[in-house]
Amino acid sequence: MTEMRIDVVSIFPSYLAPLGLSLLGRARADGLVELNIHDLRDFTHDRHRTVDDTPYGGGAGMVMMPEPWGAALDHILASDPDATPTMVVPTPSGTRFTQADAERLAGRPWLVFGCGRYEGIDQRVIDHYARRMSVEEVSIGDYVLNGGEVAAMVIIEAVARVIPGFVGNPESLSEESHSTRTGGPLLEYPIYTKPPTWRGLDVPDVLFSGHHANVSRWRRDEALRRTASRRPDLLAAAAGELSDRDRQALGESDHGCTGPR
Ligand code: 6GU
Repeated sequence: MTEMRIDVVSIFPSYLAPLGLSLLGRARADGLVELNIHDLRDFTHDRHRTVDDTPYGGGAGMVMMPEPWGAALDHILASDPDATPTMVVPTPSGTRFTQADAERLAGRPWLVFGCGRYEGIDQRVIDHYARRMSVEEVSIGDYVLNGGEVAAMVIIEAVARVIPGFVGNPESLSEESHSTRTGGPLLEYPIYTKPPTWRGLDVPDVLFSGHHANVSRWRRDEALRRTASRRPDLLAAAAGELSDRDRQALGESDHGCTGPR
């Protein structure tokens, strides 16, 4: 397994300090990931270390200037002239980042994240580097953050944990919500551990039955019902893969719980 290299460029490098902790910290310690964080202001040349200016055409806010970005990215690229990274630019105007993207990016040897602040980065930065490498503008959801740093951390964590060798128990990857490695993308069923009764709430009886087929069927039914109620969009996408038994669990006509189980 060759190590993945990740570089992150930001005007708030200390925002990215959590990447040195916990899961990702372990991946770094295990030699699975090399992480380099760069301060964009180190690539400015004026006294005030300016990185932004007013937008051409007018409008609110400030735009990140192309020169510091060009200097920072050229510096990173020059560190390994024979390799070509994939560039990821977190932005609320990007394509939606999904588990499939995490799994795809986990196969790349080198990722460079450009974290914008203010209203965003001058488009020519993206257009210039897109001539030499794959550049992906991605959004982590339909809401607005102040900058790309937190989004980059979300993406890096999602990517790093699917690198082979990263998670202790690889089986735990295939059962989780949104996995693209098995069946359809349903939400996960509810889970329980000891004690059997807690504050008057009981663990469902079927989980004590030792009847594996019944447990599996109950879990799939719960996953189906949960997905129908919380993420009808996912259920619609999986509609072609549902069995008659699955449809029965969903109560087809009324989408409620019909009959005993
Ligand atoms: Cl990737 N960046 C910012 N600034 N806001 C976001 C986002 C990204 N994804 C959702 N909101």
